Amino acid sequence: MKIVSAEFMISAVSAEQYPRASLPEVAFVGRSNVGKSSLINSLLNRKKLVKISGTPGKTQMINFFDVNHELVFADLPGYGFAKVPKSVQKKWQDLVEQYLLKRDNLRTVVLILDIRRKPTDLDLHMQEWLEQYQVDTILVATKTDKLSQAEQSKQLKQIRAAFLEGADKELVAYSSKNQKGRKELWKLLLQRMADHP
Ligand SMILES: Nc1nc2c(ncn2[C@@H]2O[C@H](COP(=O)(O)OP(=O)(O)O)[C@@H](O)[C@H]2O)c(=O)[nH]1
Ligand SMILES: [Mg+2]
Repeated sequence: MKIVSAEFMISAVSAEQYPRASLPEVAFVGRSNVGKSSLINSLLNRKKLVKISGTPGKTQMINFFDVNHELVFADLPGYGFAKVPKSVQKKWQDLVEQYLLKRDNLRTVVLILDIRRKPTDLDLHMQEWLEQYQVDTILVATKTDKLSQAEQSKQLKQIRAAFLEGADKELVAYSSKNQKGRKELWKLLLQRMADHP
């Protein structure tokens, strides 16, 4: 995918603030600090369009980005950061749940995992939610540059076992550092866009 333009649109804390749902949309979600912002920047060939955060879990907003005036990326707030009050967790849940339920132009959700870690209960819970709301999901295991090939294979197996259980969901190995998997992920995203014009 040739990125001609990639522009920040708006940060939304409620549905009234979402941009018009006139373009197909891809949402990105994952544990806080998993590498979500870096992945979006990598897909868009931008270094700092999305801030690489120093304070994980601080943002409880959905950030929307226009890509080539053809599609929209929605950066959902990260989950699973340590020691947040219940009220903040509840806010996160309401924000994300409302988005997943109501966003008609949502085509697919990219659920991001750290290839070095075993999926957490929160990751699995997220996946169950997506299934429950019948949202198409692509799994991405990022930070592959931190492991050897052999270690990557081992970890991918573990992730597959935890999530897929025979289902033919996609799992892409990615690195925002060396762009591994970028082509493959774009291909899948564009397929999703084409499947539901
Ligand atoms: N080596 C390596 N580091 C990464 C990769 N992706 C993210 N990081 C680092 O992981 C940290 C968290 O990344 P960020 O994109 O802010 O995560 P977010 O909280 O999920 O948005 C930062 O220090 C990034 O530089 C990757 O693919 N490879
Ligand atoms: Mg981030």
